[in-house]
Amino acid sequence: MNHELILSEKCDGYGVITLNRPDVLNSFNEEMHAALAEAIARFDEDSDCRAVILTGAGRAFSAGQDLSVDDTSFLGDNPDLGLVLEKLYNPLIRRIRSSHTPFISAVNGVAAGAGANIALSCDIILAAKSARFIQAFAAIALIPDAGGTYWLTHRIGEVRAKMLAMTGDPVDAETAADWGLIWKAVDDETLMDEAASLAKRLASKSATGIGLTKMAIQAALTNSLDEQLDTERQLQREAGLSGDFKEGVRAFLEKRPAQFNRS
Ligand code: T3D
Repeated sequence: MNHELILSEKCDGYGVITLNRPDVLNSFNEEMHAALAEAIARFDEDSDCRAVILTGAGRAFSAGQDLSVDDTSFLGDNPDLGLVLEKLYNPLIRRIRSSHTPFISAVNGVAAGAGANIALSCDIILAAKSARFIQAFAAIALIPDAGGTYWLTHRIGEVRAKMLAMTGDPVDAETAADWGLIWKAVDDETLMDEAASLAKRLASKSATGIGLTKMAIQAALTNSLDEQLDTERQLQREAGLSGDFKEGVRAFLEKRPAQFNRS
């Protein structure tokens, strides 16, 4: 396996994963999926890694599935794209969402097809002002996948979701931020610094608190209020039993910065 398809770097308390096939706009082949899964698993198992930044090398974040015939066996006479999703994309999205580590996507350029939706699956999405999000599927007679129909409908509503998905029109980063599809559009030159500074802030907080907060907010996307109140009770019980809670309260009362558990 060529691990250079994915670059991963451990920084102070957080990790950076870079999709690295710039010649084909970081489009995904099976090897890159495998290398990405490995990098995510490695950071996930590292208790000292308390946030992960996902970005792309070169001028794109990712152009989604590699469509070149040479690079894929998916384009045969009767391709089962459902199988491709089941085997590659769905596990990736589930891995990001089920991880208690916060994921930050730093969208450095065009994000198209599944590439856009992988970026949108992260917990906090920063994008360079020059970046564009494209639901490129319509041009090749597919539907948005990698969670695309979910992120769009939940964040920007049915009307805008259908317009973007059916036309494949690009959305620029500032519009995406205005619509609530992403957190923020930033100057291109500052993107990685902003992502790093956010990762450091998250890394300084309680991993228990952040991880349980991630689970609670995701549960709210499908729960009724009653179910969500039950979820909050259950997760708060867990949070309250943690050493981090004791330390947080103690630090507040002693008027000093909290020192949260690193394991
Ligand atoms: O199994 C399954 O397929 C199911 C899962 C599907 C998930 C999906 O993601 S389906 C959607 C796949 N993605 C696309 O349809 C996007 C295709 N790319 C584009 O539409 C455009 O490249 C962009 C709008 C993203 C960027 O346009 P532009 O003009 O800035 O760049 P370009 O010239 O089109 O691309 C630069 C190079 O990257 C070019 O190669 P070349 O000519 O320099 O040798 C181009 O062929 C290559 N490239 C871009 N996207 C892909 C790609 N090569 C392979 N696969 C790609 N997806």
